[in-house]
Amino acid sequence: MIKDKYLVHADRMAGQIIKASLSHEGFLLFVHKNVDGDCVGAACGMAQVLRNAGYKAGVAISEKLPDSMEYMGVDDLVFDPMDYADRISVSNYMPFATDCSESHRMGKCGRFFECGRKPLIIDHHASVSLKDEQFWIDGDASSASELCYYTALMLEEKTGRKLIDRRAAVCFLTGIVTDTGKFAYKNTMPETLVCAGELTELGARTSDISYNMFDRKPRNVFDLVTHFRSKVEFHADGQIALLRAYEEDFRQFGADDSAIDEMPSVMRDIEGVELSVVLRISEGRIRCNLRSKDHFDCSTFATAFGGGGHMRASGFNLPAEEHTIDEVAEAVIRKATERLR
Ligand SMILES: [Mn+2]
Repeated sequence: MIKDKYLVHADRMAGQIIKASLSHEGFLLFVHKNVDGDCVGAACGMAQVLRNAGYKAGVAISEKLPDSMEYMGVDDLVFDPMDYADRISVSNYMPFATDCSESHRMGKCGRFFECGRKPLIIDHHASVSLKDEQFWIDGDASSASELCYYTALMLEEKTGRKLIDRRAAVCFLTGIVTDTGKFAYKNTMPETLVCAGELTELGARTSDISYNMFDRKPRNVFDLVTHFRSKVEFHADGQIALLRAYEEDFRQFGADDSAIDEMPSVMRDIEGVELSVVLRISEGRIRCNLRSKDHFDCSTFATAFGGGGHMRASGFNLPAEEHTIDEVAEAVIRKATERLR
């Protein structure tokens, strides 16, 4: 049921991991900034598996993990490389990116990824087309976590050891549940469900993950989302739903910009809407998230603004000193309307 093509690549990646372990002190895993369940799940699950295989491994993350991820219990796998900058720059680690492949997507951690050694990469962002023995990038996969799970399975086969424990299973399933929208999106394939079943047998629970990653929210976030729902605008005969989330709104409710992470999909789900657009300020940048329902190619659209992502979900960032939310909104509405005609 698991596709042969996945197992072939997973086997190759497991081989590359073993090869890298012979000439490196350990593995340093990298994720994209504005972390989500998939990048954290893939990297932490993989770090746990690598530790179980007897290798040193850690996940470089320079931001605080959201409270919603507390149930993963991964604090001892994650560290901020900025705190160890001198020691890390001299150590001989193997860089290993999951759910992203380019240093400019990694925020402050990017410079540690650019350490002069060719990295290992496991990613499912179709906008990247890097090819190498050490890379596995497949835009058809549900999540980076699913690909990491296959790689871990093959590593078990090669080492003859049980490596995927309950914590690794929780991490991988978190990534799958997150990126498939609780198994509701089109990227949910038969093998995705097989993986999820196997990870459940290892002790991970979809109910815990769904609640923590999607449903739970503090009261102020609920109030903020209620406020923003009334601010959604419609353009192009209702095909575009767009939200301008100004900094003042977040201040008023004492919430940060991640409080509206659900809005892109909530707006996309409205009948007649093909494209949803959410604009907000995040760390001095205007952040734009795009989601489409059926045919609008979000990946190509975001690339034109210097971003990237998937066909149905993508995004880009622009410096807030050079642009305003309203300017970006007008540009996005104009270009998207042309494409939707
Ligand atoms: Mn992902």
